[in-house]
Amino acid sequence: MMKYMTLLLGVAFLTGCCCTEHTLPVGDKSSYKIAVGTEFVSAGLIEKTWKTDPKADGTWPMPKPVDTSMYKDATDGVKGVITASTAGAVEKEGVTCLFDNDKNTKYCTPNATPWIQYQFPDGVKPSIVAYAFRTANDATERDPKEWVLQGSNDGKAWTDIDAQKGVEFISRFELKLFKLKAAVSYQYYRLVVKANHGGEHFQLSEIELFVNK
Ligand SMILES: [Ca+2]
Repeated sequence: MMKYMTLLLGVAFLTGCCCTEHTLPVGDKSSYKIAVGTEFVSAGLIEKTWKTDPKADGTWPMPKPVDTSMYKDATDGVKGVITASTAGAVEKEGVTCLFDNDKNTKYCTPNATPWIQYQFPDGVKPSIVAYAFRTANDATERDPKEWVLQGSNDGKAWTDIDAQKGVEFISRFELKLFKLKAAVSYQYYRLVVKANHGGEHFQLSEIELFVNK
């Protein structure tokens, strides 16, 4: 009976989205990417100057702070329509959690490669100059690794705005910024996730679509 209970608990732990930091075995080098209880911000450019490499001893350097005070999140104070390819793993982890400016809420979905869409109201086409992702509280294997950001004015014909591959997030609640080479203006923005870091789920706590102040 005890063995059965242990198995049940193990399955619940592996399939849920609410587990804590203890998802990686001791000694696994990827566990160095976790910085429990600390918030870091890393700089990002579309030219990939944000990319960091592990140090000689296998540990990861902490991300450098970046200033986002020149930007305003275009989704703040706007009643856009937020949709995704896949519902959240549980009701409280739905896709709207990505745009609530609360790092402690997250979109966590049992799909490694979902798409996420933000539709601004009719007549609103903000001039986006950068975007940012903030990782969630746990489970580095659910972080985005490869994606395409697209724009549209009818929700049908899409234009690629930016594509990233091999992105590593160093810490939990980390904000990574991606500056566009040129501003773009669309009513619809869609993030198409192409790969995560190996988990069965995908998750983020926040997405920001930045305009200049
Ligand atoms: Ca959130």
